[in-house]
This record gives sequence, C-alpha cells and structure tokens, in this order.
Amino acid sequence: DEAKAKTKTNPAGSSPLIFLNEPLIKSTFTADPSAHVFGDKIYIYPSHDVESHAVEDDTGGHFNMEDYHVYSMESPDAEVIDHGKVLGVADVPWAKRQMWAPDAAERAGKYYLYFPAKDTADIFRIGVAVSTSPTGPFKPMDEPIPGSFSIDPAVYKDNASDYYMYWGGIWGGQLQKWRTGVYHSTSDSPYADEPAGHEPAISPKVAKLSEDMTTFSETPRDVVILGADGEPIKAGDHERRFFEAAWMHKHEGTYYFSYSTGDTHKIVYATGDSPYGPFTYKGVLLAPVQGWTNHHSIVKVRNQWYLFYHDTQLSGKTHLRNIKMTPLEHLDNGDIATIYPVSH
Ligand code: FUB
Repeated sequence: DEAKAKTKTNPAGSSPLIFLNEPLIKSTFTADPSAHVFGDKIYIYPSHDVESHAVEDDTGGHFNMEDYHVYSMESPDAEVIDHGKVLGVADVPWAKRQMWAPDAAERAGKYYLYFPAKDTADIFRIGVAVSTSPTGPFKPMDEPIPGSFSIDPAVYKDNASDYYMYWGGIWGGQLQKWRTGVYHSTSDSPYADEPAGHEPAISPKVAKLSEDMTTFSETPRDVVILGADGEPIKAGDHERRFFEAAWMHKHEGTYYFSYSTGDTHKIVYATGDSPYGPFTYKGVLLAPVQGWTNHHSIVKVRNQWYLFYHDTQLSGKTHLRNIKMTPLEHLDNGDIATIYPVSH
C-alpha cells in the first residue's frame, strides 16, 4: 500500500521508520490524539477541531473547540470507528469555551475523560467526566478538579493502581500565570508573566490522583527537566523547554516524559527513574509537522510502540488538524529514534 506507507531513514542509524502517514480520520478535523489500549482495543481521545472564524493569535483563540468524539480501532491497521459526540461544552456547568486536548483513564471498570476548558472567567481549568464505557457518553462533574489549572492533562497509570496526571501549557495555556500558586496576570499578552530567559523554565505539573479519580491526592508538584549538566533547562532555551502536550510512558523501567516545545514545534523527551522526575533531557522524538502545533501520545499495542500525532495535511490550516499514527522505536541504548514526519 504505497500511498499509505512511506519510509525515511533515521539518522541515528536504526532501521527505516515506516510512516502510516495518511490521516486516520478524514470526515472531520481531529487533533491532540491521546491513545490507550483498554481491553484489547485501541481507543483515541482527540480534540475536535472546528472552523469558528475566531481570530488567530498567540493565545490560541482560533482553537475554539466545543465537543469531543471518541474513536476506536480493533488493531493498528483496522478501520477507525467514530463513536460520536461524547461530551459538549454546553453539558459542562463550569465551562465556557475552548475544549482543548483531552485524555482518558480506566479504573475498576469506569472510564474518566479529562479535559481542559476555559471557565466563565476565561481561566483554563481541568475537568473530568465519567462513564461506564470507554466510548462514553461521559457525565461531567459540576466543578473542575479542585486545584486544577492550565491545559493538556495526560493521565498515566503506573503499576496496578497509581495514576498520575501531568499537565500544563504556557502562553495561551496560561501556565505562566500560576507561578505564584494563584492566578496572577499582568496583561492579556501570552508573553507576559514568563520568567526571564536566563531563569529556569516554567515546569509542567504532576499530581497523583485520588482513588475516586476526580480529585488530586496531593498538592501539584513541578516536573523538573534538567539538561545533561544537571541544571534545569532555562526559559530562554526554546529548543528544549516545556511548552505543552505532556505525555508519560515507561519502557524497560525508565520513565519517558515527552512534550511539545511549542514555538520550535518539536516533540522532545526526557527520562528519569521516578514518575515525579526529575527528568533529564534526551532529544527529539518527532520533528516539526505541518502546522504550528505538535501534540502526541505514545502507546504500546501488542508489543509494538506507536506514536499518535497530528498535522494539517487535509486543511493546510493550523487550527484544522488531522490525527495520524506511526510506529515508534526505542533503540538499544534507551534513546527514541527520531521520527521525521512525511509531509504532503
Ligand atoms: O488543541 C488545542 C491546543 O493546541 C492543545 O491543547 C495544545 O496542546 C495544542 O495542540
């Protein structure tokens, strides 16, 4: 299937990486794909991009999404099934607009959809909605998760019953406005309230979830990302500092924390020995894609790791994206082979 698969040699010297580089869904726009295996099926929880004609700016106002759909696949090569709308902004009492990148988790036969949205004060919070099925529909809690803020929740299950939420995003994701522990905004500019370039970069956050999966069991902690010199990465280091799109996976006992560098458009990763970090920066796992944003998830399906990501192949517009998937390789030395997406 030549149109579907393209190869590109990885400069690190591993075998060629295969690109299933056709959009997984063509009937609507999808982005920020969080993929999981529940039971023996793949479930994908993406953002649902729409054209709302909102002005494009660096706060991400043009990402004006209103609902979520869930998708499933029997196997990596199977047809993608759309399970329809599972949650809309009008269903969520506290949310006003901008339903951004979601994630999901399963615990004891219940499924939890985690999602960021702006509240009535235009402050991003993280909400949770519950279902007895991975395909919803999901019933939202009346309030956001107490103590939650900013965007891009990613919930990682460690061992049998420890669940950690990672989250955050700077600029439009507002993480820079929470540096004092409360929301503090000196201006509406997405560049205000950032540290100076020589200061440590803003850290994404992590908190363990309570057994109820709808609250944090601890005060959120900083996810510290260090350079090879053991020093925290600096705010001015836009090639490596955290921007948004946190994800966690574990391979052979090592925790891999991956994220987007935002304005340098890469997905990079850092490794550590604990789900709390600190993590040491390692390198790029996905080079820039077509479109401004880069956002991914990493999931193991029957002994093969896959990267889910998005680009703008179908629309050519940054806010109208389409999700894709491709195999991901861990090299023998623990590094991840860089994926160079094939753009059309
Ligand atoms: O989809 C809206 C936002 O764009 C996400 O929350 C970010 O990660 C970026 O992909």
